Amino acid sequence: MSRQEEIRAELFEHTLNGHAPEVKALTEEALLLGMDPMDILFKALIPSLEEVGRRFEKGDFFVPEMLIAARAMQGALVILRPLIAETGAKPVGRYVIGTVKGDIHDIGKNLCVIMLEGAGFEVYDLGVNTPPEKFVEAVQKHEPDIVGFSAFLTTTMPMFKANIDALSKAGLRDKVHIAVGGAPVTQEYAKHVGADSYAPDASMATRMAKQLVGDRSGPSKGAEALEQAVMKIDETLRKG
Ligand code: B12
Repeated sequence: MSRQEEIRAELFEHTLNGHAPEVKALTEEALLLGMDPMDILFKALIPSLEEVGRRFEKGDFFVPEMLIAARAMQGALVILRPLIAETGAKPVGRYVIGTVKGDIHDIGKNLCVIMLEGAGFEVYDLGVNTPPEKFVEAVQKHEPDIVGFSAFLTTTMPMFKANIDALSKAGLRDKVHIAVGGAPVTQEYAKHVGADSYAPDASMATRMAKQLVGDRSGPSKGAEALEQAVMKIDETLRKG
């Protein structure tokens, strides 16, 4: 096994067990070895959080374990964020995004924000537990190309429909592309509620968004937004 493979495996284990100092040290070592930040994120950190979820489902993990694991991952994100920002391409359009009402999961959404900003989108992040009227207000105010709803609980997924209905009622439905995502969401569900697109991860969400808006350009505020995204992860995790 190469040292890079070992690092991925160790990052997976230490994130799973919430060992923040080890996760930080391994992330730094990985970067020194020239590993790609996206590789570290998508091949070690995210799979580990997925395993956390599986264990929670089986009853082997409880909320505190989920929280410590997420916190350990956050330590790595602090290091990775400026590097991911550097990979940012040409600026493209406006994106309003938020986690739906009743749901406080935001790591997945924040990763989308990181990547969208890195790709040059102007992102308006409405945070977590966002009621339909907040989405309507933001779409009216910012006139985004895309509005994205994030949900991580099967019980909050129906908020997609509530949000879409609220946009329709406000006469905005046809003025904005609606994207949905989050761990339990599927393409079928997205279609069922009348969303325009679904993406299983942040890179696909970004690729689809870029495709949708074409080649328009403008200034990128990537670094600043990445800072905010990571601070938000931090803030949420600290609240527990
Ligand atoms: C970390 C975590 C927590 C943390 C959240 C911290 C935070 N700040 O987000 C805490 C501890 C607070 C938490 C709480 C709870 N959680 Co929780 N949690 C998780 C866990 C382990 C990881 C979630 C995560 O962040 N994944 C990492 C990201 C990167 O996931 P991802 O899906 O790959 O994200 C990508 C895509 O979804 C996509 N995407 C995301 N949003 C969007 C939006 C758009 C527009 C697009 C296009 C794409 C997109 O891009 C993302 C990046 O690539 C999951 C397990 C899992 N495997 O998902 C459970 C999980 C989501 N939680 C679960 C549960 C039950 C809960 C609680 C109800 C537990 C409780 N009894 O209190 C509470 C709910 C609180 C609430 N009201 O929201 C269940 C949900 C079950 C279900 N089917 O509904 C899960 C699945 C665990 C399980 N297997 O049972 N949780």
